[in-house]
Amino acid sequence: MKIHSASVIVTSPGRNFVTLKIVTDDGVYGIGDATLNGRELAVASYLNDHVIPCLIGRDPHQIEDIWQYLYKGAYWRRGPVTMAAIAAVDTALWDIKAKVAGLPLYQLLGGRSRAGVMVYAHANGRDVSETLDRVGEYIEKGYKAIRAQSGIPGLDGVYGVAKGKFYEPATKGLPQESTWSTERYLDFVPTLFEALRVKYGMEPHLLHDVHHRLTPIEAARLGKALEPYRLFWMEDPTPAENQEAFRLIRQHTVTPVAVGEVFNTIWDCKTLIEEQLIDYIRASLVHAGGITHLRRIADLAALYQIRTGSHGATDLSPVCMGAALHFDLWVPNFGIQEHMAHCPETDEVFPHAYSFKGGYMHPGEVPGHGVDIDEKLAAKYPYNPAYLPVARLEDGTLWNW
Ligand code: EZ4
Ligand code: CO
Repeated sequence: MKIHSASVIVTSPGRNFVTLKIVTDDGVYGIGDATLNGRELAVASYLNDHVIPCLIGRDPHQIEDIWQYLYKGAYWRRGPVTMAAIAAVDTALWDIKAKVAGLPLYQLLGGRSRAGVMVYAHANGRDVSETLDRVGEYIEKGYKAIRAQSGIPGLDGVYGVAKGKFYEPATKGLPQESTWSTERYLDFVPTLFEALRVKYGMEPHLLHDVHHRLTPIEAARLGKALEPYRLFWMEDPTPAENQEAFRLIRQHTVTPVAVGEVFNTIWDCKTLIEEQLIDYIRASLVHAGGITHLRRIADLAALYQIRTGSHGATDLSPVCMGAALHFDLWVPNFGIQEHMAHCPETDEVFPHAYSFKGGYMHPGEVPGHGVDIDEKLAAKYPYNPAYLPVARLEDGTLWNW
């Protein structure tokens, strides 16, 4: 069996997605997500101009060798563009292998380790009372775990809070700018979680995303203040380029910490894992080199009782979601999976076998990863340039968004 051809499909059914399709000479094909929010065409070019020519004629079953070839062969290692491109190839090849075997992908990884994949939903509101209502709606729908984000008095445009009905940070035109105040944020967040626990009790798992905004000592203070509300996790408290910074947070608080949605290799989390500075690793299939690399990260994490909690926002396409659910069903040290529902247009372009029931998702039983792309429909939604926002402090200093 040989790789006959490969193509990159860029489509925007509600938001931008980049998808790689690999076709074999037997006519079997596999697809992989290559979406890098706000920098989509860089990955499309990396694949089209540099990766696809190297794939033609190769044996699609040699997933490991192709992964090593693309990683080591580029000479320039790591980085979000490179690793998203490698992830797309890897995901598409696993899809092909599972289709040829006639098995759902999780069976090739070692079979299922659990009945379903616990997912968490995103609840957000302009103020505490609206956020409380949204959390209540997800509890009604059967979710066991919910992330809560709220507007903050005195700040307009806070991370994670929708202006309209759906939260979608990437917008058309040049990057939007929002104002950030750590002082206002730190005073506010504990009041949100106090209200949530008063209203809904201790049972639902509650999560919160700090989105890289704090310094280590501020993160330590927040973690400590949130301890009575027993969060499932506090996410990305500080930018994690400096892994050692988490030593300080750890010394001060027992609030669990989740980090890694922007990571692209095992090297980004080596210290965090080896020193047990985090509790959940958020690296995702699409941004961390596909199944082949993410399972190395998960295995390293398992040595230290760190569990997975993969990123799953709407900018990770249904293709990533489908493959991630196979991974999650298998991975022994699974923690939780983020899931933000896609809009109906996106779901239509990417028909999928995965489903949600009672707080858990299941990847389905069809051979492969169970997600396809309707190329005719995809062609109706041309690329729509969009950027993620930036954040500035009240005096204008550029901050971490
Ligand atoms: O800001 O995926 O936990 N989820 C997140 C996301 C990220 C976006 C960036 O593209 O932090 O909402
Ligand atoms: Co996040």
